[in-house]
Amino acid sequence: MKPVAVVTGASSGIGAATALLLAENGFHVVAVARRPERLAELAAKHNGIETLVIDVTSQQDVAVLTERLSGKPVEVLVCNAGGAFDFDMVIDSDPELWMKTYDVNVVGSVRCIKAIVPIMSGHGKGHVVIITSTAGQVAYENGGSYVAAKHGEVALARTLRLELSGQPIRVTEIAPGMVKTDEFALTRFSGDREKAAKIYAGVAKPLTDADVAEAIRWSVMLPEHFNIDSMTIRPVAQAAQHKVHRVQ
Ligand code: 8X3
Repeated sequence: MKPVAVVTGASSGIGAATALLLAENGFHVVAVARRPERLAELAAKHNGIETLVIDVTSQQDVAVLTERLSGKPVEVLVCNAGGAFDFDMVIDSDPELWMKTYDVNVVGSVRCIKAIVPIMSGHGKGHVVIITSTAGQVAYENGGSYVAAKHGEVALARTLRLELSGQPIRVTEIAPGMVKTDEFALTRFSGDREKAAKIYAGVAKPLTDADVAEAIRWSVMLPEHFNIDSMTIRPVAQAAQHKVHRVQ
């Protein structure tokens, strides 16, 4: 039986690209997301992709994931589900959106880790990949809710690695900088295309979801003793969070 890789947030962007790339590289992929029609489109691209419609913010839904995977050779979990839902100064921000951001990015990952790591332990092998962000390294104006959640996710990766010491389970954090996907900026700006487009204005080549998927594929296909703790990836045009080269 092929090794199983679970990818959350697989309906678009980095998650969808990762699901496809891992399927192309010999994994049986369980692609997890909320939107059935998007998952069906993804599954149509490769017969190594199985889909499961769940919301990582629901403990009941995640229990279905455990049931589906129990006893299977699950070797990889990519905690990718997440996102940003505002771009507001702290003093103007909505506490409910802070909760929502923390729930999907941090607690959603915790739920999936709790569901899958025991299965990996039983299988005697595993790799948890947590997709954080450069927002987990530095703060930026108007980023409060997302910056805080991504710092939380970095802490989760570090804590988990310590706690799994002695078990054959790797823990990797991948922190992408500017990645141009169909939905990230659009969701953050509540569907305002003009505001979303400004994020990437003049940037010659932002990273793509396929670029991030390749970093994930490389990390999980390394020899088993070889653990990438943390990997920061950015486009060349982004020397640092606030230092982006834009062509006018
Ligand atoms: C996305 C990168 O710079 O918008 O995770 O926070 S950034």
